[in-house]
Amino acid sequence: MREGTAPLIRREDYTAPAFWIRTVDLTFDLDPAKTLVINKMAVERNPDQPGASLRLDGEDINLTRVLVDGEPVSFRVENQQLVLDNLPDQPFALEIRTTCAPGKNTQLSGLYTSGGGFFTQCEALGFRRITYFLDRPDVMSVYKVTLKADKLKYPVLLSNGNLVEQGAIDADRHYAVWEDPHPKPCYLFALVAADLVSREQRVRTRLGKEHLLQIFVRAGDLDKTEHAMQSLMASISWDEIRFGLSLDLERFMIVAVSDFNMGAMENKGLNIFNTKFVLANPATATDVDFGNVESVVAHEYFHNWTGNRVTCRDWFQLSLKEGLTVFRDQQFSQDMAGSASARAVKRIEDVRTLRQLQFPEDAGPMAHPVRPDSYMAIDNFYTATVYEKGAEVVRMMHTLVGEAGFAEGMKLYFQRHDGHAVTCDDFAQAIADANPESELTKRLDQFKHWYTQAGTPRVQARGSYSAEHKTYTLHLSQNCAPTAGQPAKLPFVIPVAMGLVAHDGRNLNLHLEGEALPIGTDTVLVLSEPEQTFTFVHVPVEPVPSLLRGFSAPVVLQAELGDDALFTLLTHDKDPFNRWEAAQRLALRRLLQAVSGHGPAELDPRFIQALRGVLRNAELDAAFKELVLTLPSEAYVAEQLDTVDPQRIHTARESLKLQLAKALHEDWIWAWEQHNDCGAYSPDPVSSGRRALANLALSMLCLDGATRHNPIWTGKAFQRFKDANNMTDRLGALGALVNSHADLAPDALSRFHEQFRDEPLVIDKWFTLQAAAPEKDGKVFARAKALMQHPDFTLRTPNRARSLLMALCQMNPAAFHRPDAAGYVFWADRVIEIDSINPQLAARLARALDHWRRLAEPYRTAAREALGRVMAKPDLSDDVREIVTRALQ
Ligand code: 0A1
Ligand code: ZN
Repeated sequence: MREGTAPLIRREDYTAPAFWIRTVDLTFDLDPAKTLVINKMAVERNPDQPGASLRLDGEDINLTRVLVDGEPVSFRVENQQLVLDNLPDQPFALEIRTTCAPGKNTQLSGLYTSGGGFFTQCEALGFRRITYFLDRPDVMSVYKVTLKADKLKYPVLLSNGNLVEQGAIDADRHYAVWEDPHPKPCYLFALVAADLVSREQRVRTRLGKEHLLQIFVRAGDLDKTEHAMQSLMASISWDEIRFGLSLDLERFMIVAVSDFNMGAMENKGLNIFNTKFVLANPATATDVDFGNVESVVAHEYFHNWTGNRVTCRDWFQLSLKEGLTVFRDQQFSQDMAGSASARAVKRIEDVRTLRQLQFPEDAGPMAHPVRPDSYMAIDNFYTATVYEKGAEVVRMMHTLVGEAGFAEGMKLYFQRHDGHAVTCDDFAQAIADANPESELTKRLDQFKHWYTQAGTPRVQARGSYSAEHKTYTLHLSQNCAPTAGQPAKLPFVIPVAMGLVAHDGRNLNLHLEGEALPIGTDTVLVLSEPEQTFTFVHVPVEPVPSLLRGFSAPVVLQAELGDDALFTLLTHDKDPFNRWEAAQRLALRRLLQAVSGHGPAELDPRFIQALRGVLRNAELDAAFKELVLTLPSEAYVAEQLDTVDPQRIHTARESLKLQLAKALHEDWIWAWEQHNDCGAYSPDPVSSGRRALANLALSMLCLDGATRHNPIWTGKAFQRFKDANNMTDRLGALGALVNSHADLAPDALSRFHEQFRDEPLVIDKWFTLQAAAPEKDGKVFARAKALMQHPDFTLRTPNRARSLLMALCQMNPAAFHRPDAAGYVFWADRVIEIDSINPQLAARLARALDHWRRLAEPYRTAAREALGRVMAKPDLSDDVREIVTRALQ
């Protein structure tokens, strides 16, 4: 375990490695208690660093032998590094033998056991927990791997690349030899030895090559693998068509594992997945799960080019692969969604995630640039900023050079860098160089502030109309608040997609002053100065500006539009994203008034009528309606406030929700009746949208019914819960009961548990539902705490721990932030407890108090105390120490 105070690692300190490791020949004698690893490497000195010692990283492993060219040599082990001095200038063979104990590896980094099998996780720094190595992504080697294990317990033996040999060792043990021809960094190494079954599919790609696709799961889960296989095949075709990138391996394998710290891992040819993101069938997975499986399968597959063929020079460049790959999986999911409306729904969901996770991160103690400058534990930087904001940065480049220009840029990127470990600068340069006339290329250095500066920029917009001259002048300005270590920010390059909408509903033709011709009903303005003015001519009537269409940049827009203007956009904007955004702004304004106590506690008829208009509009899709009719989250409301009282926000939001439930009662009944029968289950966007709207309607009807002690709708929900033919509807009905605190909820919960007791992913949902329910009189907190004692609960399986603890501490502010501080005491106890088992998991939970400084009293003082308690743990891991230190700074 890495303990004590690790030094800060800085981007500017990067130096090339002193040696290269060209080939690696690994032999594993697998045993949970003591696995022997023989590592034979072909090593070459980097001629730029003559005389340097070789320093190999290692952690939690026992060294038994070191040979250079077959001879024992002297060595030192110093600060978790094996140091060899006086090595030859000529290439040499280095052999290292170590042992490790996979059965005791509760951190789930390196080689570990799960459900009786062996699995690995090497990103970011797990390989050093398997053998001594240059554990850095710029050292790329060709691997040969021999696995030896008990035949009965571990019938399936897998590693990267191609299977070249397999057979029996003796009556009990067998072996397999795998070779991966593609040089790779060690974080992409993987092995699996387990008792698994597989779904197989042969495909022929556009290049005419045949490939074998395999998905390995535990026996009994095979009926949950079809969707992942379909998603994989769709991803393979999409990457060929959109980017001309083909599968470069004979065999592509996905393996599902129940114990996993993250979502999934793109090991070359052998992706290892958290079961949550691969297993799905209608009986056990919701529409959201189906969508997640599709995008995570795509994400890991796309990494084969963006991450594996071209990898990162150092971990500061993480967004080079993650931002780009998230952008690619988002584009893929939009294309899979099909219709313009379904694409918009996907975009709205992505932006909701960005605002919910990344904006708060950028405004808190963990704020960091997309390309960070320093870290203590790199595991803490697999963040919403690196992933989601990183994807927005790539999306802005795409907007500035256009789809065809971006494809050209990608081509150039692979021509230049295939097989190499490179930087974010190299990527941006390739996109720019392929598009010499673009706005990106003209301002490339300035554009790169998106990589170097943390914080969410604010864009202010003011417009004025001259009826006399028929001109509309739009004044845009930008600023970005200081973040830790960055007191003053330079202006960003911000693409502002926009249009002008007349109050009568017309989307006006845009004609910029000085341009010969109008440019259609939408355009992209580029804001690159602190302030800029854009004038439109021949504007027939006073328009409402529709700015940042499709959320064209990750900024906070302050447009100061009145209700009239927002109602116009909600009804008429041609951009569905901005229609949704207008409804969110209208709702947010009312929520903030309710929280502050300034303004009416009652919702105004006009707002209610507008929402009714959306709900009843025959031209809009159900999925879009569900998004418009869902109030902004408590976390998003908190984001807008300098001082946060979570209980006040909760009370205000619950009150508005209840008002909507009551005021639209007849409309919810209509929505339920029109949408609740979707026939045979299919996860397509139209059917899933209908289910989402029906379930929202049901939850609103139950909420209203429960407050009036009217059992009709809770009774219907209970019936639905029992009869549903798919998990989305069953869980939707159960949620309607639990979230309205209906009398029937406990009975439904125990039936649900009984029915799905053998489905771990469904039991996770059962924990989450209870821990994330709207708080009422402290009962939700008490229940969540009691669930820790449930026989199915364990802190050792990350999915299970997250299902209860993240739901309570991250997703349920009103249950967590209690005036009696019991939530914080509980949190500190859990962080301390998990830290000794799995520091990465503990560090994720530790982030629940990132925003303690903005809390109102008495929360603030109590939260500070809880952070202090965690900090005082004697052997605190670097992972948690980094999070808590930053929070307290
Ligand atoms: N590269 C993976 C994410 C990942 C990172 C770290 C892991 O273990 C600590 C596992 C997975 C991805 O982006 O999907
Ligand atoms: Zn990734």
